[in-house]
Amino acid sequence: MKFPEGFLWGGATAANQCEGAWDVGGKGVSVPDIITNGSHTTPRRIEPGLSSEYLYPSHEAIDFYHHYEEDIALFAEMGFKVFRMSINWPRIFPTGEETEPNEEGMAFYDRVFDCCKKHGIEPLVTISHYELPYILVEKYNGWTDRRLIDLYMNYCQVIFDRYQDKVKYWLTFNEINCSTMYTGTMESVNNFRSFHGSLADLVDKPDERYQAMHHQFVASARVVKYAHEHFPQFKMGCMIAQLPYYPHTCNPDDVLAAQQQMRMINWFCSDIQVRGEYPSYSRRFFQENNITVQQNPGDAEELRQGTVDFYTFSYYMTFCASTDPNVEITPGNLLGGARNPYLEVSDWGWQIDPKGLRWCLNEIYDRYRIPLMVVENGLGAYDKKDADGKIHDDYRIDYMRQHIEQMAEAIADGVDLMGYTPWGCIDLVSLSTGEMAKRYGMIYVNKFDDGTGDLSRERKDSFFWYKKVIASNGEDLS
Ligand code: BGP
Repeated sequence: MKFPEGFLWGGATAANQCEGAWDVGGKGVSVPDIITNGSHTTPRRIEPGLSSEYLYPSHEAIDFYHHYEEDIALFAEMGFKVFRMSINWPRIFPTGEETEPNEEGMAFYDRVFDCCKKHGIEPLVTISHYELPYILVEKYNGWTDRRLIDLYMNYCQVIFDRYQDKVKYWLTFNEINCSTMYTGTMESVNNFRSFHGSLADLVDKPDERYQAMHHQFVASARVVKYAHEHFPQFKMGCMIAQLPYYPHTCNPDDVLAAQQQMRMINWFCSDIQVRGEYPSYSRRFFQENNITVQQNPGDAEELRQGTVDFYTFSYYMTFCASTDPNVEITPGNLLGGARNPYLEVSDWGWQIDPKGLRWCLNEIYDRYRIPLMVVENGLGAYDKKDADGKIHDDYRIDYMRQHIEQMAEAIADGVDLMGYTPWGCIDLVSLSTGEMAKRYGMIYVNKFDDGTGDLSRERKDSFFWYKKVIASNGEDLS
């Protein structure tokens, strides 16, 4: 087991799932702030009326806003070298269109970064982790409007300028490829103007999704180029939800189906963000699906000039691709796929595939040859306190151990892997269901689905285990 010296061990969060303090310190309303809680079986709802009839989990979340010192100290105790977090855009620009940033919001992140520094932890900042100021949905229909590129650019210039000495690693958009799937409507490109109701009733408009994604590609490239020109010390990364597909059988139809899913879900966005141009295979896809992406003169050049320095991704599962309509379907992160009989599933039905991570790391590195980082991975599970009042989450330890072993294998295969930040290193709100019950953390937070709980923090068994892993630089996984 060998991890390179300086390997970035850490953990990952997102502002909207942990900060809370949704209306504190001049913060504006974000998209997640108008989304209610849901469950494994009941979809979340978009309810901008903010009615007391509903519970909005982002409003308090785990109140990282007021607990950040305690939380970062716990991360330091585990030995974190890096902490992935996001900046909440409407905390800086409440409506996205102000000329001056909100100083109270700016000062909050100064305090967070200073606290990281005090503990020797490097922040890795996601600039946009599904946190658009909500008013931009009503005014512009989210990212379908090209004017969002300028608003994003302005936001980035302000945070780059302010935090240039505190942050080196930046990711432009979380899981930008989620908009290759209908879930991007709610999560990323936010083209749901005037809609309220269950997410299950949200109408998918692929044409708008791809247009909006194009605006995000240009925004990302423009910001990367700007960063390279003004802050040469910055490392700019893309962030992709890896949802790898195996062919369900060796039937060539399944093999081709898997290739198509790999291309249009996993490779499409990073081919643009890493290689700097739309991939050749996208032409046929657009034609056959009646999708027209309007590009301005100069966009292609901007995409070419704004390619990223490193590739990061989330990894939770793999799927199978099948042309058999009767095949069993399994649920997953952002979408589902054909069930793989060789794999176990989590409490939420997500397939667990550590070896798939090795496969995936090799595929990505073969394709792009730039440094990689696994910035999300983990097991969402029901944690129960034992008779001794502690959480003995050996299932989470097993999950992490197996994935770390496969990362080591990939490094031995020749992959340049920079770091690992497992998702929800501290329990936080689930993106897909809005639940607290779906816990990923190595730190337990006393907060429940009905909004109750005193928000106290406790170390789980995985906390002590991960501490040992980091201290041994991945040698001791016992
Ligand atoms: C990714 C998101 C995260 C996170 C994670 C786990 O898609 O980037 O924000 O929440 O999935 O998903 P969930 O919270 O639905 O279990």
